[in-house]
Amino acid sequence: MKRVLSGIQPTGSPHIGNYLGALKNWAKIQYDYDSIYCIVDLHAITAYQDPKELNTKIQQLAGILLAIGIDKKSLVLQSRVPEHAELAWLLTCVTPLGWLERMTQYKAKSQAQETISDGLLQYPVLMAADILLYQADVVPVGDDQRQHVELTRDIAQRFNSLYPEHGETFTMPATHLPTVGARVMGLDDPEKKMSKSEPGAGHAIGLLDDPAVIRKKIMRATTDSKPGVDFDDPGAGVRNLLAIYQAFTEASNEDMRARFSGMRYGDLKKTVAEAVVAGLEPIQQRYREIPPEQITEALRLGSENARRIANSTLTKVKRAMGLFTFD
Ligand code: AQP
Repeated sequence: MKRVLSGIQPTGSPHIGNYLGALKNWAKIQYDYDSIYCIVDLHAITAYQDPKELNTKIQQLAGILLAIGIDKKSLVLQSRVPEHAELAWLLTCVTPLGWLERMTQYKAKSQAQETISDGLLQYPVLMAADILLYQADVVPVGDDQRQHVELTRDIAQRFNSLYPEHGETFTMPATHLPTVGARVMGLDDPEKKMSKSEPGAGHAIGLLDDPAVIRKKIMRATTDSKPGVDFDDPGAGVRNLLAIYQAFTEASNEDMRARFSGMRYGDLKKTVAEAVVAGLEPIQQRYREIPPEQITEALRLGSENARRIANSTLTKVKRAMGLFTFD
């Protein structure tokens, strides 16, 4: 069976961008593959996190992933598998610095921080380690992470060609993007990607937001001055609302055109808000019902399973590099 791997950072409240760009897809394809889904807490700390809050966010995120339907056997907490950090170091040693300095996310995030940690620069190497550690064939991500998966392929190729003696060490991973929802934009600013770390109250819809809050945020979403939906040439805000509706309902392009062409923005927003509320309601219901001990147990079990695969890759990597192995 081919293997799928992806990750999400416990950096804030997960939003519908994370859900439509990645998590919905994770749940959908999980049984077609051997699946590993990581809560990447080591990535989260590349920017300062309040320790108490981080702990709570990890628990909350794990609960949300279970509520979305992710199988508990697939759930891994990155810091519980030390092989992620160990492989990251080995890959750091084969990654040219220039490759990292060119990363779009590094450039954007480093501009927003007063002190840039070395960890922020190394973020994509750690992500490459997450993927290559499990020899993943497929990586379902939103559009913002596409460049990092490409870099992972470059690192894998470089490693394989530098150390060819024992054959190809790493499997080459492929990116898996959703057809709709790969880049959900902020409701307050449709030119900016919806993001957990954006502070604006009307920016993102959290997966655990109350229906009343969801309706309020969508009714206030930025559109433009046209009187109604111009389906062939919608402005960025309207395009974003249409994409959110389509990603939640899985409506066909024909249905979308028939339903929304010429619709006034007030009605568009009401329709989108109801689709989002209906899409999130069962997830929120399940989330409320999951006992905390089930969350801890899932993280423990999934991480232990993952370590077995991780160890075998790491031994292979060390052997390829000429490091001493005892097995
Ligand atoms: N706006 C988005 N639209 C579609 N997909 C998105 N993803 C993130 N934002 C959008 C996808 O969600 C997965 C998990 O993301 P992450 O936690 O690894 O971090 P990120 O990509 O940096 O997401 P955020 O929300 O913007 O977090 P912060 O603010 O902490 O950086 C990934 O597959 C991502 O593509």
